[in-house]
Amino acid sequence: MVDDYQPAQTHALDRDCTTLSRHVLQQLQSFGPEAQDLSALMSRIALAGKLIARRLSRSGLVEDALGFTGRTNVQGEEVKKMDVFANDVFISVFQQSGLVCRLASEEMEKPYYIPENCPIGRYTLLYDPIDGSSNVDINLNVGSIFAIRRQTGEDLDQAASDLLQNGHEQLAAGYILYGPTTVLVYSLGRGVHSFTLDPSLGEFILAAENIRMPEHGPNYSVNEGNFWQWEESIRDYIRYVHRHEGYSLRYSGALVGDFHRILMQGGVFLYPGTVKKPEGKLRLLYESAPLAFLMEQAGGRASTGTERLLDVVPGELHQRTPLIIGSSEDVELVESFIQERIREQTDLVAPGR
Ligand code: P6P
Repeated sequence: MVDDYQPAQTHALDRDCTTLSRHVLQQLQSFGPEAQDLSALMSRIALAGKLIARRLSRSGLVEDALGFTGRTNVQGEEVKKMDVFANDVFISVFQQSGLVCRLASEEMEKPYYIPENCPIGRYTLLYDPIDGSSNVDINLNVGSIFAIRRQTGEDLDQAASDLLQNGHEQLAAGYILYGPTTVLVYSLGRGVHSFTLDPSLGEFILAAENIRMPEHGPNYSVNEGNFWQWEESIRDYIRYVHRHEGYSLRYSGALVGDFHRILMQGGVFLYPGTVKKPEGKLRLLYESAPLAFLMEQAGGRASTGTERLLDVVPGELHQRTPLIIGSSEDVELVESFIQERIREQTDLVAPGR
């Protein structure tokens, strides 16, 4: 028997023990009640990710995992079976948790309340349970996006109007990317950190801490099929990258995977509005704002094209927004084309002002 035992400080063992829940407490440098709540909350989100990853890994083998439900959601989009399953998973992992009182999702017109949690659980989870679900049936990557906000007030009329605040009110945000590996990326406002699911342990293990964006990157990620629907300013930007070397178009049709590439390699993702739909397609509260939170934490930039994305105050829960997000120099380049067109239009209207 050894007295004054000193464990071997092996990197591998320490890394495998840096689970998500431990990392949250390290991040907050606290073991107090709120830190414990957020640690437990992130663990529940991780559990949801594991349950969804398991279903996806068998989606070609089990019934009710592929294809459509025959219903349309509040967005008027066809609901896939995985959308429903994933939406229910996030609800289930927070039942009897005492943590989350409300869940707001792309799949539900109004927030779902968990009454047994509400007296104590003052957090709201906003999420897109499976983003890019059309990729499920062709075995390409999909993702879940989430943000955590604090509930302010009693919300007795269940209007959840306290959720209609800008992105700076997010306590935490992140996503789970279901790809060759399952990766969870999150931030509590103290840097961006990624975890990889080790199926042999059933744990998300720390992979990278304090991820920082390059100021410029080679990728631009946009659906060029919309070229003739865009404002001229966006077409100007596309013409620019076509004419200059060093740019590569990478677009999967699933936001989380496209965002992750930009986060890891640099560049810019764009989903601008069109002339007919200037507000764009992506949702503010549970798609763009969480990703903008992460991007700024990683040293990047996120914009509507004319406004800092995190400053936008939604008028309703499912509000859409144009999104230009990525390396600061690349986002600024897109914004410069938009500003140039605004100047031209202003000069036309009021020459010489
Ligand atoms: P489009 C998926 O439907 C999604 O919401 C995002 O994941 C993705 O970035 C975007 O829409 C793709 O839209 O019009 O290019 O097919």
